[in-house]
Amino acid sequence: MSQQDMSTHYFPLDTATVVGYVRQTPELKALFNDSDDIEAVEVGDGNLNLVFKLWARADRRRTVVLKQALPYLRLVGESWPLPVDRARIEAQALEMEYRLVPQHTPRLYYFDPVMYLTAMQNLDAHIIMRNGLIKGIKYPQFADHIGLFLARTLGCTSDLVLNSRTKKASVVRFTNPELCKITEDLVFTEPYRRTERNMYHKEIEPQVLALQADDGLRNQVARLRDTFMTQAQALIHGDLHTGSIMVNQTETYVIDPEFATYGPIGFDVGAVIGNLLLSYASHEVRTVDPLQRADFRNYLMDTIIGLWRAFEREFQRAVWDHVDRINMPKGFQENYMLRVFQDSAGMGGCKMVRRVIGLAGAADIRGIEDVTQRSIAASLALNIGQALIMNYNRLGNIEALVDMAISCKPAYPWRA
Ligand code: SR1
Ligand code: MG
Repeated sequence: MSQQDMSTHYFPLDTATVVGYVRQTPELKALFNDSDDIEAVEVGDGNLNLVFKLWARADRRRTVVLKQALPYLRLVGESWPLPVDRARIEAQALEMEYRLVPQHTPRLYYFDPVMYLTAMQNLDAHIIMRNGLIKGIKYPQFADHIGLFLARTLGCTSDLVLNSRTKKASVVRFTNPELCKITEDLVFTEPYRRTERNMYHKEIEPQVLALQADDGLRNQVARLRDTFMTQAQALIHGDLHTGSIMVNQTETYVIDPEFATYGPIGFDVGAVIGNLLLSYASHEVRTVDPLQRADFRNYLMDTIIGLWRAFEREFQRAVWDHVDRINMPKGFQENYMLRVFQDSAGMGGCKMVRRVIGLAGAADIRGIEDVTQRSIAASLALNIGQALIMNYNRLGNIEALVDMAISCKPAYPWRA
């Protein structure tokens, strides 16, 4: 491929072409020395994109991650086309997040609008949080870090902080219809009906069918779906599960904002809470020793409480301490935060249910090899998710949410 072709045509890179691409791209070539022998590995384990890690063999500190959008859904194949413009949204969302919380956002080096490719910091000293939680690793600073990330990225892109015209221009810039449609279908629709795209294992079918037949539950989900589709409250990450978070004992980074759009704040907060609760459900069987299990689950629940408190505290600092109160009579702030909390509870429940029933599960549960054990964990996750969805608009505080989750038990093995 000539330099001319590389700068004028989109084509998917591979480990053979990616090094040449870096060498011929003026914005990237300075990351390496001319004499460097560059090693490239494709590491994408997500559902959508190609992800390459590159290192200079002589010094692995000279390194970069390249993420390239494929014109179709990687998980399914070319039969599911997907616009590559999501890479532009991701790059712009990363820029926005970096401006607001640089300590929790990877550095964006370059966006290529022809190749639909972002070049960014290689977070080599961190692991995907979901994988750490599966192993039972605790991240003591995570609650404070993610609370800050959520408060700043959501609060500072909302109408509470931006002026009306800037906010509306931002809504236009981050209009992301195709990826929103994936969420509308995979999170709020398909888990609640029979469709071939659902991917649960047959042992839990009785519980799935009962859930799908529950009109009360489906009404609550329809309300949450409506909130997701109509409430342009803030620039949300849009896919903030524990696979979109990279951590170690001292640092937290949020990656992959390609689903970014204007939406309800509770969608992001709920994604984090729902995924921590998925981990909680998985340790019903993943951690065999009862004391160890209780200890790790206490950590998870403390993290949920801690992240909500950090979110409230940082939202106060970043938003409420500065707002123009002219349209905010007494009680407005409390009511706003209560609505965000309740949305978070309901959205978190939907995030749990979709990962058990729908296409694109989570390894916490789907990765449990023994089918009986997997069924126990899946059944508990469904019961917690269902409880959150049914009660979200009655829950008053984070402690009540945690208590409700703890009171849920797996329904599997079924009683006669
Ligand atoms: C079909 S794409 C499946 C999922 O992958 C992404 O991470 C999002 O969660 C999306 O719903
Ligand atoms: Mg992703």
